[in-house]
Amino acid sequence: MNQPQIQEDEQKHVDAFNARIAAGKTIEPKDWMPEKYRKQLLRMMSQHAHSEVVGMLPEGNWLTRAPSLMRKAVLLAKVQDEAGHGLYIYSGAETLGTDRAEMIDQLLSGKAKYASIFNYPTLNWADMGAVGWLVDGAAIVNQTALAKCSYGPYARAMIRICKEENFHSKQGYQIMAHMMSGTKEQQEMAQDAINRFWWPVLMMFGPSDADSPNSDDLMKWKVKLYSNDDLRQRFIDRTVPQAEAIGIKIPDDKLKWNPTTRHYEFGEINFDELKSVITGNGPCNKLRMKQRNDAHKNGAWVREAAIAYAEKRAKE
Ligand code: FAQ
Repeated sequence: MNQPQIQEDEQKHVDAFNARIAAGKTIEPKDWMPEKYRKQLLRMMSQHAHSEVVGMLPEGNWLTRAPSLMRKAVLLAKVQDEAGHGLYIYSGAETLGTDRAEMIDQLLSGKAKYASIFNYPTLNWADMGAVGWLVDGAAIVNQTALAKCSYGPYARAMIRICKEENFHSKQGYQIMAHMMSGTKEQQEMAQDAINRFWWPVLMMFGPSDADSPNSDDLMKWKVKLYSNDDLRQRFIDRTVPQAEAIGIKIPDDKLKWNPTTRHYEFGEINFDELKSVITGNGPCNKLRMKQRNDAHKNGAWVREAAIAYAEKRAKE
């Protein structure tokens, strides 16, 4: 094929891809897609899957110390759900042509990112309420939008994940509401958890729109339907009344309802802290990477056994 013919064919692919996006149709694994679209999705989906997996660690920390059998069973189920979310998203990401083992290597070597929030410690039981209510609550706001994104496998994975995250958020809120109706000491513990988690949770939505290098492409391709700042605002607007309902104070002196815009105004986010955490300098980055690497090493025999079993079944 000569060069002009190749260019003409390529342009036809680009036009068909853009037309699908403009019409709100999904892109499926076997459809033609621009290389940059594939790469951006792989980056985002693999980071997301890593976040679900690393995200099990701060809550896993409390499985052996939950205050009752009921609380332990609920937390265990939640942590297992997060493992499932990781698996769906890794499977979705594999449809873009990269093997799961390679993505996991990138996580374990420190090359790939995962959500900043999981680099903060969980110091007391109320933190389980804060993580469920706020972290899963933030995840829902972000993921409800992703459930309508342009890449079919990612959007479909999000539908089930969002349903489960809703339960997670409610169980976290219930822990907080319960503690806020308890003793003064329990109320202080709940407030302390929110004081520590509020700002890092707002950072989960990413840098401000002006400093978000990936947003232009992702929004043009309808992977992101809303910007980082829009989703952050949506999260604040829905969370502040929930806090008020149980007597929790949001640790932001500038927080104020604006009846004209019908949104809350809020104080300045320390994006230098976000930068520092995502470049490896958060309070628990080193611990999280060690825990994941140890778990991977200790699980080698399980992977070997699964491969041996699959080979035996194939021979039979
Ligand atoms: N943490 O240009 P942008 C959960 C990076 S799931 C770490 O704005 P983008 C469930 C970003 O990657 C939570 N890195 O990037 C659960 C980029 O770096 P790169 C995970 C961050 O992609 C609950 C650079 O900064 N959810 O919580 C963060 O357009 C409880 C520039 O940023 C998802 O992953 C951050 N917070 O927007 C599990 C959702 N923010 O890659 C267990 C899918 C930014 O160029 C327990 N992802 N960066 O080197 C997204 O929606 C987007 O990727 C954003 C970032 C919004 C996170």
